[in-house]
Amino acid sequence: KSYSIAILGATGAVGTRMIDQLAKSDIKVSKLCLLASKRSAGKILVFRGRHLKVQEAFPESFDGIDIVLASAGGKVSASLLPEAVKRGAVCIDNTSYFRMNDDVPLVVPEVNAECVKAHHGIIANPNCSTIQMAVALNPVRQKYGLNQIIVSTYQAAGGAGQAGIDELYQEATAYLNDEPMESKILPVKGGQKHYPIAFNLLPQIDVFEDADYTHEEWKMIHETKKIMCGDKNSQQLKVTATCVRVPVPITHGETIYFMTDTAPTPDEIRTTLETAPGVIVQDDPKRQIYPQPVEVVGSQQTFVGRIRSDMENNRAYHMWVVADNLVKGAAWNAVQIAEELIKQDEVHGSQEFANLF
Ligand code: A2P
Ligand code: 11C
Repeated sequence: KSYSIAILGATGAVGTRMIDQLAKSDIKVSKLCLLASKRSAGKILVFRGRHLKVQEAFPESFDGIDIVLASAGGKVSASLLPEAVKRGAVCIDNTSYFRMNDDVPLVVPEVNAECVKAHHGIIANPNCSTIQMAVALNPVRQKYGLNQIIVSTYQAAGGAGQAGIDELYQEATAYLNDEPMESKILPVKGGQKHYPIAFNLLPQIDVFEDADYTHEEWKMIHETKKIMCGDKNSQQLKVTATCVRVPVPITHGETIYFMTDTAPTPDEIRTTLETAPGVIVQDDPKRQIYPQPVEVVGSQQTFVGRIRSDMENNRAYHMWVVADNLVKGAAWNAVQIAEELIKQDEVHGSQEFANLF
């Protein structure tokens, strides 16, 4: 069977990768509709050798569409996805807008693929930093139990979209030419203050919220609980996070400190992860082997290294986790969800949708 698919935000950092990842997938596509704002209408993009024209997105754009992949910002998803579901489509939304809604599954296929069945027209793609942590830790949780996660992130400028990547390059060029750096986007687009990311570190991703945690940190806490425990406020698993923006264009790194119920050796954890779906272990300290962003860019997998015990707690460990935030952290995870919908025969809209959202 082949499917009629729309990509909303097709010209963006994630949208262009959605086109690539869809092209690489096994999904048969009868029609691909590339949607963006008026600014990009008429632009030509290539999918599986076909040259397709980008169109401005309207509610009617979704007539006859089976699956929508969306990454055009929360406001656009909020206004257009209900229109798509009304017209019979199922939407995979990369924005955070619907993620915490109890009627919206939040899916990392390696972890909770079965949750797609519960959809009412919208499935949410988690935050990039959450996805790679869930892929790396779920096999540990399944085998040894997991009761606490303390994560620090090293997040690429590309998490803020193409504008974040552009800002990093412009500032780096200015700095090297002894010119003033002009910061307009980071740490938060539209925020009160902007600071340089080139040759700098910013311990702020998104706005500050309750208890002086940033929105990104809260997302990692609640999304991880929803994906791994089925409840965004679960007390079974304690999670806390510090999120830092680093001057890397694409690919997030994370140092994760985690506590298990049993006491496996680091070698046992390594062996478990070597056969885990979507994980590649690169961990050989003697040969200086560990994952690095420059080598991971473009990959669909999540890379894990530096697995070691806490010397003072035999049920606690450290690991270093790296994944392409725009590929596994966004576009590929969304396409994987589409593959699951097809495999589980769940490509349909929802009658209840209008009352739920
Ligand atoms: P456009 O190219 O027309 O601006 P990024 O995450 O890299 O910032 O990309 C955002 C994506 O969302 C782009 O494809 C952008 O299209 C799209 N977009 C922004 N605003 C709208 C809108 N109002 N309707 C549809 N697409 C939008
Ligand atoms: C960042 N993680 O690195 C963010 C980008 O909720 O999908 C992704 C935001 C989201 O800035």
